[in-house]
Amino acid sequence: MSPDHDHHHHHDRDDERFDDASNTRPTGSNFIGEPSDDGVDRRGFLRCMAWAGTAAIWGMSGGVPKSFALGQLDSLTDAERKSIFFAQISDSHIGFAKEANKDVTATLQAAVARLNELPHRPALVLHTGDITQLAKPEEFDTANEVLRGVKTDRVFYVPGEHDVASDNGVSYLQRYGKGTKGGGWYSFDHSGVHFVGLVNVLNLKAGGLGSLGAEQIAWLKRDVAGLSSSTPIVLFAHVPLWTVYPEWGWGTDDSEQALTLLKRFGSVTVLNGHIHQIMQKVEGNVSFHTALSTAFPQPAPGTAPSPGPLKVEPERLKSVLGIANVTFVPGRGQLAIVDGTLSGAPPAIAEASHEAMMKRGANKPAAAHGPNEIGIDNFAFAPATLTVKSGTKVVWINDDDVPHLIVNVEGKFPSSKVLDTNQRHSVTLTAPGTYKYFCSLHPQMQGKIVVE
Ligand SMILES: [Cu+2]
Repeated sequence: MSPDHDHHHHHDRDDERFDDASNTRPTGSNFIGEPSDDGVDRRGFLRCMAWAGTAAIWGMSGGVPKSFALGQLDSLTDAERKSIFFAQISDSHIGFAKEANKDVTATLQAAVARLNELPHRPALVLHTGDITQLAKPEEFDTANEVLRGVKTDRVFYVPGEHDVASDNGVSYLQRYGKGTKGGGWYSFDHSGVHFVGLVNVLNLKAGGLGSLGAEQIAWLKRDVAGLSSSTPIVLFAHVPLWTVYPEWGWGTDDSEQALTLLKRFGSVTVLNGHIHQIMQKVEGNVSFHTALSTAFPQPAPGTAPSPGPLKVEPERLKSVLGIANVTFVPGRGQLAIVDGTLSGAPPAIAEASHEAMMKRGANKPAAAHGPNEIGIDNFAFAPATLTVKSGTKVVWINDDDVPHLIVNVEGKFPSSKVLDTNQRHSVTLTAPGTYKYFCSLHPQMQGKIVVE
């Protein structure tokens, strides 16, 4: 199962440098088949845990990781017995039906089945956003229908950009906003753990990353003000709250301000989605973790021209989709996170990315467009700068298999609706000048029209 390192003729990302930044990207060698309580350093431990699948529950015992085989729960201490066990589901993209996965409802159902077959039911489930592909009512209905089947007390949600793009979150808040503040953020306590659901997909700015905004950060400050520093904190939000890969928009502009408010806490666990693969980083008392998607994988950072749905060999799909299970044992430091794939095999994103990269030569050529047309492909506008005569109709055509939404930075022409594959948007500009625009779903995507 280890990738063949003799054939690295492509421009792969620099794994050494990536590790220096403390990001860990699991590779096949990190998988542990048998639970083990060998003393390993904490970072190594966390990296290994991500690969352990759903067969064991992990906790920290005197700073040393300890696994409990599920058949041996009788031998647990009282503290271990009082553990809270919860699960994370992410990026279900209900409504997506392209090559990478033609039946995302079925794979969400498979994720729910994986949860329901665990010997211990999760106390709660966190869904970290992109519940739907296009925020259509029927997509939310389908997601709710499937997630109603989870054997747990409650499913908590935060939105992804797909859930809020079409209407700035209005329909999302109608469904999930009860008891939340502002754009849908909230907190609650369970078994001594303080959970905070944050929203970082609203009001994104051209060229920016995910964003929390001043109002939400002020709320967070008030929310944690009265808590003892020994309270374990779980922050969950859609876009990673640390800078995973800014070139692809995988980070949050003002996450540092939020995390500064949590510096005094002994244990902070940050759970995110959005990137459809497992990434982890430990920084002081903060552990960051991103979950697999239940819908489709995305390439490892830097291994493709752009993010987006990654088509893998059909037999591999269920090894690149999954869920995360989290255990908190009172009196222990870190929360233990175990990622499980739908197949039960170790996550195979790195291998799948590698395969897809090797095959990329066979990709479709860029679509040909007319002189006043702007193609959208691989998360980019082509041409990035279009010069036209006053009064010319300019047309955008989405050739991507993900939706995009065009917003004029200066607000001088109306925004498009969410453009799905092959959909178009047009404007006719008469006043000479430069019009900058970007995609409000993927703010890294920017372009301009010069009207002469
Ligand atoms: Cu976009």
